[in-house]
Amino acid sequence: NELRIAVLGVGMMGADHVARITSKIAGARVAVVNDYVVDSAEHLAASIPGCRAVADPLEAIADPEVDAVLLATPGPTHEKQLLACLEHGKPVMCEKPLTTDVETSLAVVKAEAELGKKLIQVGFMRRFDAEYAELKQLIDSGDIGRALVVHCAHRNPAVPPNFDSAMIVKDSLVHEVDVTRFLLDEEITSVQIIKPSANAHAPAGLQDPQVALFATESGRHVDAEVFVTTGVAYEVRTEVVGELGSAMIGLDVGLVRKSAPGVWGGTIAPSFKERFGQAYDTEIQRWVDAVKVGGETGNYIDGPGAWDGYAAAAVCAAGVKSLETGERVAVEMVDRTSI
Ligand code: ISE
Repeated sequence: NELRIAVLGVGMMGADHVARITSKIAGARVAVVNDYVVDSAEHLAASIPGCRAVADPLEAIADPEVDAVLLATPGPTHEKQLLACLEHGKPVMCEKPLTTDVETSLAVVKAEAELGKKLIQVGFMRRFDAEYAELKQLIDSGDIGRALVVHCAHRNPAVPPNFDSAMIVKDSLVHEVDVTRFLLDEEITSVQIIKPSANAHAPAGLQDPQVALFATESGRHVDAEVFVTTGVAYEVRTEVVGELGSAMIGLDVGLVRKSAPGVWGGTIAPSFKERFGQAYDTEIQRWVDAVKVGGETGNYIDGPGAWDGYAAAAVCAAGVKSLETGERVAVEMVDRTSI
């Protein structure tokens, strides 16, 4: 019996997930699509057997013929849609961010905790990337000793025109926040955003690049360069330095060509869809598999949950404050045991 999924929001990310579930994911199908551009949802639904477009996202969530929900809607709509998923007991994969601010993220965490079931997974897909998974296994094995320092580079060739300096923190740096928590298994306690001389080719007023400095609970340090208007390609690199050695991923050393006259080179992924395509496939397949057995344990997720979405929101809120002041800002979070 195939899991009947409603995909809410069929813009670039949602449409990519519809194609993924339809063509690659075993045990699930897209039963409902929704978008505020109704025509695009209807057009997409017409191309998928057994799929229908539903104009109201809350109606789609409540639909008894929908077993699970994938939220790829704009961030400001997530809180209401997540609470509706909890109300109707629908497991939900929520594309980042969980919600657009700390208070509403905490409200969602508390609402899920009151239910006593893990229904919410957040789409921090890097945890499912083969290289990040291998790096995590290496750290956990102890073979490079205790990880002390992490260096990250996160470069985009370009971002949408409305992307502002705070979005670089909340929409881009947020991946390094989750990568830090995933690799080091601890919370980030402070953030400082350094503002280097801005890229002259970036839109006026955009503070790009930015260099973020994280300190973690046990005093480990992470530096993350985020540069989203490079004009080059999609480059994401992480190096972990431990007491006994170090490791680096994201070196883009797939096929390396050599040709006359003494020229060599390779390629770099053009966007996150290609660089993390396998990660998204693994993320969604494992989520579908978890949802199908969730009824036995009350745990319908296999990956980052609502707490991880809240923690990311809290770190990004401190990051945005530091972007404004240039100071090191403490991360304000409730104690997880208080939930
Ligand atoms: C986008 O939303 C993503 O999630 C990409 O992974 C990130 O590289 C990009 O900067 C974000 O805008």
